Amino acid sequence: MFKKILIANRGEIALRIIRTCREMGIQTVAVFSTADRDSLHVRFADEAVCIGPPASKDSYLNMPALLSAAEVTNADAIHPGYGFLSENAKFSALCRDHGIKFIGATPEQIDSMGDKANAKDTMKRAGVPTIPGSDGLLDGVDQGKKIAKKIGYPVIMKATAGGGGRGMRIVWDESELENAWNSARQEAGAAFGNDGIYMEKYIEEPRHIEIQIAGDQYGKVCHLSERDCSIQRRHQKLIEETPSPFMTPELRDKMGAAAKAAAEIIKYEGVGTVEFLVDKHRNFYFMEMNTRIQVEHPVTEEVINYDLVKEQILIAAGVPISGKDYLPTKCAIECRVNAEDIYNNFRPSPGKITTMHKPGGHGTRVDSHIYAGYSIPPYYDSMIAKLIVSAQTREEAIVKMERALSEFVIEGVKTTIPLHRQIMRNEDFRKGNFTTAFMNTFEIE
Ligand code: MV4
Repeated sequence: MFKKILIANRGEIALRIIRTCREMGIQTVAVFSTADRDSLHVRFADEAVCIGPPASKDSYLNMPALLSAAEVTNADAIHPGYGFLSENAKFSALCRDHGIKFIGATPEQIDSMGDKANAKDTMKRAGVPTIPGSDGLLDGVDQGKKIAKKIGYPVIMKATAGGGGRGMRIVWDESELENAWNSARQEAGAAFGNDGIYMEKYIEEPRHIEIQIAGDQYGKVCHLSERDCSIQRRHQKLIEETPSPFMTPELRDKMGAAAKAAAEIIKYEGVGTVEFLVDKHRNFYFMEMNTRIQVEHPVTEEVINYDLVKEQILIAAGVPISGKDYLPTKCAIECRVNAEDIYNNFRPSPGKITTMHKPGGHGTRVDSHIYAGYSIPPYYDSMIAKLIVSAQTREEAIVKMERALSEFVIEGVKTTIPLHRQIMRNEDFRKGNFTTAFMNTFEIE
């Protein structure tokens, strides 16, 4: 087992990882930018190393600084958390070259899923359902028109280097296709340095349902059921839950098997997520695979009673998994609390937290790094807390979430807590009647 793990991240996920390391008897090294000197992850870790100035590119994305910090502290592994370098093939390779275990995917696995057109082709070969469209990249407008005619409008163009919606264009009829092609290529080239575009049939108002998987070093894989992440705004998830209110035991079986086939074909090692779009007829299609621990992992932990970060560390250390699948034993919901002004286009609201009270009680979990007196720096993500509740039924979980949100006091900055309270009261949300389009028509009171 590892003796000492360096956590190449900040905020709530750094704390989350430190807590599991402590339970496992593993020493921890925190890294921090000069903007994060007073952060809890710095205080909770056994050691802490300053890795640079506030800007992420000079600190949390600074590979030489992170590797030096690992070497001077004698860390034998690096946990990257989510975001930052968690899906960076070069960093994974650098760790390997330095004899430091990267607790995440290999460079080969990251590369195979990072190029979306290539990932889709790999999934087709594994027998995982994919959305009808171009075979690989489009070579021009004429080919695009031919394929669109065959699969039928609307179609969507996607950047092969994309993700999170950038470089995407929906095309409703042939007259729009040339403009969409030009602007998608231009946007993708500028954003990713790669202007490769592929085409798919556009699925209207789908649900976003993802399957958590785990694979060990010996080729064994299992699935840990789904999370419904349909409640999102501009590709930022707001609420996640498991089980999905749209799920059936048959669909879970089929999606679980597809997710395992996806993991097997790339010999996936570690915990990961296979994202699917699910249409109103319960057809499901591979969308992307994430080779990291995700923000929303706690809802899965609560319903299957399983520490996913501990599992990541055990797998990285070469411990075999049992190989059995896990089904939800209760219902869990997560609300992401961001320091944002919901009445001002979700503008970030950094600054000092003057007063704070975290909710507690039965079935209530708060993953957060904030405290009264803490100053939220303006340089990073605006998520400041995750509130997770679990209960026997979805109805009870919603009631518990309303109760917990009503206890949650954060003063000094604006937060998304009032929005979550409104969504919990929404009739369609309560019925489980929602798709990824839910927030497009949600009216904030
Ligand atoms: C789609 C789609 C409909 N049809 N692909 C958005 C992010 C990127 N990873 C893929 N996305 C989508 N791809 C086809 N063929 C709709 C979306 C989409 C979406 C997907 C999941 C969650 C929220 C979304 C919001 C808007 C669009």
